[in-house]
Amino acid sequence: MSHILVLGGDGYLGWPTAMHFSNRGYEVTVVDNYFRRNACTELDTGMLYPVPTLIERAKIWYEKTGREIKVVIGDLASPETMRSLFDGRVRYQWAVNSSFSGIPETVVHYAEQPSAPYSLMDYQHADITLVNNLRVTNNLLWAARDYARDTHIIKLGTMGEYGTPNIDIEEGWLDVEHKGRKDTFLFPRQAGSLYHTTKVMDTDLIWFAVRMWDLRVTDLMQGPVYGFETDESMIDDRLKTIFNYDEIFGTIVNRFVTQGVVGYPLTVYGGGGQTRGYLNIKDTLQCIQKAAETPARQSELRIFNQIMETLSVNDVATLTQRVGQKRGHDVEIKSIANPRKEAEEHYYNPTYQGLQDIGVEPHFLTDEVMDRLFSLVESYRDNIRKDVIFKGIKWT
Ligand code: USQ
Repeated sequence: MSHILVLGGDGYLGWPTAMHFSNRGYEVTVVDNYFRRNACTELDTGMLYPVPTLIERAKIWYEKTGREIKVVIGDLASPETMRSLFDGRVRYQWAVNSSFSGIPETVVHYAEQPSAPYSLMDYQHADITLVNNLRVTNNLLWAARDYARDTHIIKLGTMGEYGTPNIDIEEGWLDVEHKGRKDTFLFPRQAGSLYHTTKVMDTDLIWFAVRMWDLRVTDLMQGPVYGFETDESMIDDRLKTIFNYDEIFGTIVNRFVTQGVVGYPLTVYGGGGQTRGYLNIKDTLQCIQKAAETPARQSELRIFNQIMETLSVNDVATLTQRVGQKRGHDVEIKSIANPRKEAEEHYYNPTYQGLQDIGVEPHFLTDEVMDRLFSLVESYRDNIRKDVIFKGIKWT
């Protein structure tokens, strides 16, 4: 049975990923230090519904499915914690069978501070983001170098690494012809936040490690994700992933639906022409699975753009309004001064064929999908706190 290690297994994507692979017969280990939960408590972000601890969720999963997800609570920024996952000294905080599962065939690396606004709140939060994200990646690369050169690392990057250049965005690489000579380089990266910049730095670290130590890595340039329902979360309500709608950890679609449900005018930042590539959380799981099933070759850094469609902020707002109104909500769209520094009108034409070529079937943000999101969020309406929706963290 193939063993998969999910770093950051308590997060918005980590927990659904763990269940997804467990359900398909993989042996799964999750590792997390509860960074996200603690940050939500520290910053008082509010949550749509409470989420059981990682250990409680693993137990519920086992009760409901008979499948084991081993849990390690630990900080991957510590090299010893990271290395223990490969050299057998690991201590599981919860497992049915606590013997070492062996060196993983696949590692999914989500263990990073994921919020752009968080990284720009102040020096302290910028520093946490830089130190955590780069150190975890570096620790993983060194552990792989020393113990697991054959292990396939699937790293979550972001479309935001590329920024919004005035040329088509390729999948990771760019062929350049210069003074009559040709070579292929990483596509130019110019991130718009410190969080996104850590992902650029991760890519550089990874590319170095691939060239130097012949590691095999897939780097996924993912756009903003929406939704929270997956096949596995439907098994038991308590298995649902964390859902944020606040300014710091909530992504735009999840935020707008929540705003629509409580009659808070949709917070379009500035002109609303900001265009990004989006995907449903169910498609994130498909992408990771297909990437795991068709691993990168030894010495290969394979890069995919992990999005299914592109939409502007105004597109998302209009769709939210249309569907929300049909459901009887009073949905107003309100442009507010942009707290971020970003292009509000720009060219955006990314390529994103690679994942579909390895078998991913895209889903889109249709009226039906939006309608379902509304119905899910409506059932937690009483938990929604208006005071956390917009605090106006300035980026400059
Ligand atoms: N936006 C609004 N109003 C809001 C919230 C966001 O107009 O209330 C705009 C933002 O200004 C931005 C766009 O919507 O232009 C997307 O913002 P977001 O908060 O949904 O996403 P972002 O900060 O870019 O970060 C999220 C995830 C991050 C991931 C990234 C993918 O938090 O982990 O890497 O999406 S990407 O955007 O492609 O870089």
